[in-house]
Amino acid sequence: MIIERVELRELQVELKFRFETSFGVEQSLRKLLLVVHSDGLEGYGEVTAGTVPGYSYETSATAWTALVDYVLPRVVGQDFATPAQLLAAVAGVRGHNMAIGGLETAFWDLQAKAAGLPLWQLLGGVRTQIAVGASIGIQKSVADTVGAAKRHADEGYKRLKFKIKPGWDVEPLTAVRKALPSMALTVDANSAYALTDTRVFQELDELGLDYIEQPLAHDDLFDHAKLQAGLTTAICLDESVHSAADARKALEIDAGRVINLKVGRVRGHLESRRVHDVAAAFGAPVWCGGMLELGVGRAHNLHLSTLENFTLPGDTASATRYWGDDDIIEEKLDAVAGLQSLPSTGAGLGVTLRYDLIDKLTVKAEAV
Ligand code: OSB
Ligand code: MG
Repeated sequence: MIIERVELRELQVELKFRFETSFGVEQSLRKLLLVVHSDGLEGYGEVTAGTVPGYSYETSATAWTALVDYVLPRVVGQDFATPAQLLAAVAGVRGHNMAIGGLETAFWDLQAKAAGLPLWQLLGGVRTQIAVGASIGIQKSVADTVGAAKRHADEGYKRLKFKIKPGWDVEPLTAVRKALPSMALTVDANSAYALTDTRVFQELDELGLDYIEQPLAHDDLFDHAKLQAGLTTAICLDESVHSAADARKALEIDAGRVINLKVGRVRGHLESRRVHDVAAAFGAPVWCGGMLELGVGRAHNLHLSTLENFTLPGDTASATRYWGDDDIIEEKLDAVAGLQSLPSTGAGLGVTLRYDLIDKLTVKAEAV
């Protein structure tokens, strides 16, 4: 398929809630949307980078630069038969996985549309309903945390994940565990701790959590292995895994036993599948992480989550929770009793863009 033209837009969007993590507070977000044109078809992709470099060095602004200056010039006008060929053309661009992932996922949408197949089938998925959980930010008080936990449990989410940071960990989680004795609970530290905080994790180890997500440094595997050796609860790696090679190393040294798989973090669907396969070979479950996506990114996450080894609930919660009625696609990606369905049965990603709304949200646009 010849990539004839790529449209890039930066959107300014407002989350329906204040999302606090160990790396900061997010509510006003910038998101990049890509439309790739080939042969009368359009492929849609979303860059999952954040607005500030708190989770990753990548941001919407760095992704814009990476795409316009380095990635798109290598692909526009070129003919690619497979996502692997597309990735080979940008192999000289180190890092910037989320920027490239936005393009790569849009190319998958194009290919699935050309093949007349829903994307999940092209990816090799085995299910059409996806179990989801919710990621709950740091709250103002323990009582608010318990309240948020109960509300999300009542909505049917199948797992609740709580953001933690030093000084905000054992106390709120102990209260939530007391309120919801049999609920699947997890924590996510977003790299806020060091091995000297092992005591905190020994206390969390008593709460029957499903896993402890990314407790230590964003670029670490070694110390995670040391921490994991002393815990019963599985460590789940997020920030530290950028490729199937990272996943293999992590699982080989037992730096964690679960992987939070995020499409953008690993450069797109092809590498996601490879990470998924490596984890399966080690008997480690994966689940689909979230990056506060709009409809296009959320839809890509749902298609990916149909692969066999996505055996734990993902962070792909109801779109309405994040955006109210202002998501950028027509299809409603809302969970029912903790289960998300695919956006539609049509070919490709199966979403229809709401251009009226997208035009209003656009703060910057360029076509290459
Ligand atoms: O660490 O999983 C994370 C959001 C932004 C950046 C990093 C993370 C998150 C979330 C929210 O936990 C997931 C979501 O609801 O989209
Ligand atoms: Mg995380």
